[in-house]
Amino acid sequence: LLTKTPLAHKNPSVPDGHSSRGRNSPPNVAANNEWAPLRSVIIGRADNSCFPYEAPHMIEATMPARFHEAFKPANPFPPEIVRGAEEELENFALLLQSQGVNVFRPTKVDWLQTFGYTGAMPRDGLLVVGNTIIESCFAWKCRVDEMANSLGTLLSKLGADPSVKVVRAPRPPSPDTLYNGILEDPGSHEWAINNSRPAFDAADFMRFGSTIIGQLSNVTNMKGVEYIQHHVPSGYKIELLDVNDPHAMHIDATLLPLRQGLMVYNPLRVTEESLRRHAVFKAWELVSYPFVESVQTVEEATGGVPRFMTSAWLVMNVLVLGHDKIVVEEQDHEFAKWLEGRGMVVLKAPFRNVHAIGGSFHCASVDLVRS
Ligand code: ABU
Repeated sequence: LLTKTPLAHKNPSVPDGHSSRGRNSPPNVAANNEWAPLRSVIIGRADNSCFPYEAPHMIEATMPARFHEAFKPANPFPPEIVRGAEEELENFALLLQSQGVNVFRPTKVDWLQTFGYTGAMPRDGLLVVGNTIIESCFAWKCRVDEMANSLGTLLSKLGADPSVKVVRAPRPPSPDTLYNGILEDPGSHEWAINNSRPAFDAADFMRFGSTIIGQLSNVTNMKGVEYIQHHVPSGYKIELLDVNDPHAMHIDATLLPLRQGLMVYNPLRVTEESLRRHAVFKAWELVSYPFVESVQTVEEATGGVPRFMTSAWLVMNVLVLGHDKIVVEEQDHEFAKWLEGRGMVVLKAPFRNVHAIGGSFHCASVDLVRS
């Protein structure tokens, strides 16, 4: 790990409550794809992370079977994993700073006290489109206050800049209606939620310029898609991808754009044919992930640090920094080598403990500015 130095928790260009942006200052929020040079980013914080608690049918639909029992109220992740994850996140933040990226970190939250989950996965909670930050209307009850608790201060500061639009999520109805009818007749529903109110995780969407590719999932419904479409700046359009994954929850281990015109996709979840139906990929080279056989199953991966919450496809959940640079987990040698063969410059960092808490480099970050 890099030596620890205190990270900048404040962006000097965003003083409390005011915008300091002059005529030639860089924007505070501006991102409309996943590969342009990264200038400003939020990196999550793992302290005090607890297993999320959610309705059993939702846990069954989305989480690896062997760990279902861990998803109960007030159940912290093992302390050595949380400690390791926090070190890895700090190291990741320092790595990005060393690449000239401005890094924000969330407020430290006691998730045990708040009956929440974590601050380590901000990608799930914020969708940045152009100059607009849209807070997720989380389906999971334990996540409804996650952004307010961990990133509320930063969102207020960014929202004070007149050039930035921050759309905070409405409170869900109480009692929530999202599961009504699901338990009574589970066979008649494709997903673990109904369509009674907008629900989405931002990580079910990826930006490809003015086209945003998304998926319906166990946490994202059609009203959620319509809600996002309503709030994105004019000119942006959401298109839904046909994904074959009954456990779907987040699209960022399914698609990995490396640069304009080149994308890796997960062949167990999408086909090239389904991707080609979207005009935005017309001239793109679409490459099936090349080492399907060697992707470890969750069971195999648990030989090291358990992946309590994700599929084995986290290998694809990496962060592109722009200029063909990419951050990859330090043990994913085969993929790193393949990426280098494709002209990518690979920066390696340890992240296995963060994996245990729910995601990899893409999940643990939110790009605020890509130029
Ligand atoms: N949140 C990213 C994990 C997606 C997956 O497990 O496939």
